[in-house]
Amino acid sequence: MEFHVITLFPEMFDSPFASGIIARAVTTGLVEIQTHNLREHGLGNYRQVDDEPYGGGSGMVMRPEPIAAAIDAVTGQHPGLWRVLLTPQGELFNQSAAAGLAAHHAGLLLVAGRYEGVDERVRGLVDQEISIGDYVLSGGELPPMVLIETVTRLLPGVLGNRASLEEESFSSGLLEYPHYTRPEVFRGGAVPPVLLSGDHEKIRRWRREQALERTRKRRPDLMVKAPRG
Ligand code: 4FV
Repeated sequence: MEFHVITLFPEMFDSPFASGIIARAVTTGLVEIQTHNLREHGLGNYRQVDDEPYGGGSGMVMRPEPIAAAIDAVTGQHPGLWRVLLTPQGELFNQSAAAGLAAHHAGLLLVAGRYEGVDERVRGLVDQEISIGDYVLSGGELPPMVLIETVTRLLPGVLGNRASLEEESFSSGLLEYPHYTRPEVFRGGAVPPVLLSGDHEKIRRWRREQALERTRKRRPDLMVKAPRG
């Protein structure tokens, strides 16, 4: 899968993907991550990409022309990319949204914002707007990184055993059950005996019950959506 990112800080994408699952996915060719510097599409001698907001107010707004030129340049080279603007006004990102993005085999074009945000007319140049959460970052580079990490894990061949994908939080619509490993007793805290029983059906039932109880307590909002049984 191809990930293309339009950003004013392409160097920020070097280190996050230099190790771990994503690095291996890149090395094995399952994933390709390309950054495109928006500054190259800036206006005039100073390659301007932002300007003052009409109607006044603090901060600067990203101009539509450089972003439009960058999107045209990338989609011209890589037709069929699904174009996503990362913005606090977008639909809230979650595991099922990630699964939806993973289905766009032609690849994703991710637009990273900066300053106070982008000119409203940029919204018409993309297919989807996504927010990674109800908080405001100073820079828009982390959101595309979150998307790339989350989507890459869902791609065939990236994770050793895909079984863990089925079990993990949110893929079943619930929070994950508690995990334990050695030692059996730690500072007086003992591993639940059921996990030492070897009775896999009993262990499966216990984990299901724990996931339900934990979700009820911590994220009742998820219970509404969670599949029964
Ligand atoms: C953001 C979010 C986010 C807003 C102004 C970057 C910042 C600056 N993007 N989900 N939350 N972006 O806070 O996606 O342009």
